[in-house]
Amino acid sequence: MRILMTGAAGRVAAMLRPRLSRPGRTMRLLDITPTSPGDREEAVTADVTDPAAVREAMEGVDAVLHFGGHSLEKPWADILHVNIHGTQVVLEAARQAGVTRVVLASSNHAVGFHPRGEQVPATLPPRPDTYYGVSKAAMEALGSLYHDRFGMDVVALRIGTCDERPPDVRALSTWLSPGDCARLVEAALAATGFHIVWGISANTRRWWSLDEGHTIGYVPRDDAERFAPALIAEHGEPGPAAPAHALLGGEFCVRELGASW
Ligand code: 15L
Repeated sequence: MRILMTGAAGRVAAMLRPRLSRPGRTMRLLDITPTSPGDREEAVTADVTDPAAVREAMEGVDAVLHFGGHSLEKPWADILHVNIHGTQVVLEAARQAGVTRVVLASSNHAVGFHPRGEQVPATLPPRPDTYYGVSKAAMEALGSLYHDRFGMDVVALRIGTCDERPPDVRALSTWLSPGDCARLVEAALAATGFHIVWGISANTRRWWSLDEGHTIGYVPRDDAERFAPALIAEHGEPGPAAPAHALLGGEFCVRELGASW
């Protein structure tokens, strides 16, 4: 089995690559930044917005993990080109190559302006907090389109905060551990149909439901709670009215729209 991973030089890909490595599986790493392939990996230096290059990279591929694109807010033109056009390029190249399975790295910022709630379902409609969030809502919509039109199996992961450790108090709710991220991707690679699922660990303080993840067989093992005493001692605990906790997207909702952060 060969999996094409876009955004392979990125932070999340670095956590995923060793965890997704298996005998009998080759990861084809695609990024605009050259990557050094390890065992059972091959590298392609290409731009996700270049249809011919992505189509070529799709040869002999069984599934796609689309993690490429900007991962934070940028000016509209950049978001439109790299994140929205780039996602269409990847899905269309997959379709043309007969690749029927695609996993999309969406984000909680597609729905960041929704107020915080308990166990919010992943069916929550888009309510983006940034142009970046708009691009993730568009990514989910494109995935839905390619599923309905062409029967492709597409899972969009509304990822929270994927990091080795939760970086702040908000992430006690939104953390996705690297191990759980790999477990989520494995479940998504085996799923059929179209799904949007939250990308979080089994955090005691989570705001988002794991039900849709369970539906595709995702069973998280980690919980950010073990980091809570140290994080709260260091940063204090934001009240429910603070932007970081009142709205799902946290600080993204109040930072300047269209600026490069
Ligand atoms: C995201 O979508 C970003 O890519 C990441 O850097 C984090 O900011 C994350 O959301 C988050 O909400 O913590």
